[in-house]
Amino acid sequence: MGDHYTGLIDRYREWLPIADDTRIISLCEGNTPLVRLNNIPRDLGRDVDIYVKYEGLNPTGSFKDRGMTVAVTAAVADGSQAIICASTGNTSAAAAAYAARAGVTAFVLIPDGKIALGKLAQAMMHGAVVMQIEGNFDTGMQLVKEVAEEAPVTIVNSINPFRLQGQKTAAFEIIDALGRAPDYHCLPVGNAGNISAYWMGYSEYHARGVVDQRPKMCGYQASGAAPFLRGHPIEHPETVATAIRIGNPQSWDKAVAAQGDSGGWFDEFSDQQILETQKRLAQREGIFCEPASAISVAGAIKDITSGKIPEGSAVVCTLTGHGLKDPDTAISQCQETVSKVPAELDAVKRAIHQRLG
Ligand code: AN7
Repeated sequence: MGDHYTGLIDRYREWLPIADDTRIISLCEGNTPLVRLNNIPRDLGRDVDIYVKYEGLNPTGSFKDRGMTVAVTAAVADGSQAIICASTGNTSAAAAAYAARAGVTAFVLIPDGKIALGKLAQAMMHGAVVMQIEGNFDTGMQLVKEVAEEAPVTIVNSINPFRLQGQKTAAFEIIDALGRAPDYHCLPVGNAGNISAYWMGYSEYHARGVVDQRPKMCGYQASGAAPFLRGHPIEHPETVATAIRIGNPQSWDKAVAAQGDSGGWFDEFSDQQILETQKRLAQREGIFCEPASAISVAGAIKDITSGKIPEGSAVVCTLTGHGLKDPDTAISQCQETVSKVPAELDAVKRAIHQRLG
């Protein structure tokens, strides 16, 4: 037997509520790289280990695949013929792909016009029934909860407990890779499922004695969509980071418990800070994540610089989604890197000399 990796349910089945004889719906998700940053810590002049958990390298390009393999496996085992979700984009892409894999129908409700192009392409390509609603994610989420009471569809948003079960495996992978828990875990917070899932994963390993400490959980939000900073839901969330354009997080209590019990914190960043960090990661480290994901590194940089995260710490930032999800936002930030050059040797040489001096 080779050691062919077959996905996170097979890898972590003893930690998951999936029976041994269940038909697994998997695309070999999980097992994503934990990349140690080189240049950014040096730029900061601080002795801190920053790792990024590059979840953009999952099969549909985001961490949602971890939850979706478990949620769809459980739904199909239960006899469900259709799944449904509201989504800012990544959940719909994952639901569409895993539904295709399982041979069931995916219905997805997305905010009209406020979804990154790559995510829409995925939902369409995998054959989901895509409903663009005149409303935001929170409106879509409310509709999904209501319709699921009257129609034969299984909700695969993170209010489905199998979703968080799958997503907690990212914490297992980080501990398995480092041989310890990090001191700080930084991540974006939208609907607040992922911060809750990581805390569950870290806590389960801790409870079984795999590690003797758990990280402080640090959740970051876009200033225009920051209910945890305001202390209440936001009616009209706005941010360039469309993935986390969410005003009424469904896992509110779990996220507050993760932050509070771990001794971590919430903070917020402007759209400009988010985009600057996305570009910094791409240009200083060669790592391309989507805007929402970059907020985790924006948070780590701010808190390391201020000393809130002390020297000697090990910090993990989750890069939740791939940069290719949102080509429009990327291109609009980097116009200066493209110039028109005549198709002549001299012109190309001139361009090289101009840059290199
Ligand atoms: C790239 O796809 O909610 O706090 O509908 O796509 O667990 O919601 C996406 C969320 C962070 C926030 N980064 O995670 C959806 C959706 C990316 C995301 C989040 C999302 P949660």
